[in-house]
Amino acid sequence: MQRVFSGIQPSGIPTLGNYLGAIRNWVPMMDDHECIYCVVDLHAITQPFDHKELARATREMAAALIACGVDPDRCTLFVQSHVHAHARLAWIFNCVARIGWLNRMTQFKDKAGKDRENAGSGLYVYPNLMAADIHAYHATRVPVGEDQKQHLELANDIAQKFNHDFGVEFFPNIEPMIQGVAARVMSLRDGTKKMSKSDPSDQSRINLTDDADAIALKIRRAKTDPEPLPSELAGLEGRPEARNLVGILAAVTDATPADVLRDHAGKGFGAFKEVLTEALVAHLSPIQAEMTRLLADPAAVDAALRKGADRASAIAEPIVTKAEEIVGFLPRR
Ligand code: AQP
Repeated sequence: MQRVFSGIQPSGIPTLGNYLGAIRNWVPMMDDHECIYCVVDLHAITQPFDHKELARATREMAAALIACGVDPDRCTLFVQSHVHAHARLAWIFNCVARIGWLNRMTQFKDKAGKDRENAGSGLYVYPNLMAADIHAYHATRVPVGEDQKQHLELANDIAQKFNHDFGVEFFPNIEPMIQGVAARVMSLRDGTKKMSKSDPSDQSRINLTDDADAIALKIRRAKTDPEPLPSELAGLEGRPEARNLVGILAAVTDATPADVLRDHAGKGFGAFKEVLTEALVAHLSPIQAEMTRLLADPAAVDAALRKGADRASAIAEPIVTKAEEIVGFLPRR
């Protein structure tokens, strides 16, 4: 069975983008892969964060994953900082990765913004930690949204350089799994920007915890254009907001964008947005109810995460210890 690794930052409430681009795809994968899913709190501190909220946000993210169908009994679900192998391997990768490679990472440029000199150095080496997350388990398949493709290419470059520099065949090649019609869900305020849980505007995203009224309001206010919906996909060319809303409806109704256009061609956005709101509320309300139920017993969530961390350590510890041996560190005896 192939081993899958994927992670999500507890940097806010998960968005519809996180759900459609990543989390939703994690669930069926448990049927035929050995799945390792991680709430990546070490990554979450690479951007401004509230230290009084991080632990709560981490537990909430774990509860959201379980509520979306990620079953801690059928996969390894844990918190990144609970397994020290990640940070140890990341340090080695900091020394393997080239500065020129990191300079090409578009996510750093997007997240650092204009004041790049003032960004944390952790944000700069974020892709090295992400490479370590995956390689610490010798995972070969990584389901992610399209925005993470560049980081996975870098993770392969790091593995190849490590293998080459030390004359070993130790870290395998990773295959990104970018799936579904909504591999990239865009902001509701700007169809050229991805939907993000840390976007300063709450109106730019649907949070998995948004109730029916909040969803209705956000969709009503979502940016669109004055043209009605076209009948063909080509008619969405140059209309990023329209394309995004069509993609979202397709994703939550298990249809294709072409199906959505066939059913709604000629409709104005007023009517289309009502259909979209109804579909989103129907899709998200069972997840919200389950999340509320889980968070009523935080100790049970923490216990599941502790079990997951034990399982994760049992896999990662020997791999990272071996990597340290390859690098030439004196083994602790
Ligand atoms: N808008 C999106 N569309 C599709 N997939 C997305 N993902 C994130 N946003 C979208 C996918 O969600 C997974 C977890 O992401 P993450 O939390 O580790 O980091 P991120 O990509 O930086 O997500 P956010 O929501 O934008 O977080 P912040 O605002 O904290 O930076 C990944 O697989 C990602 O592809």
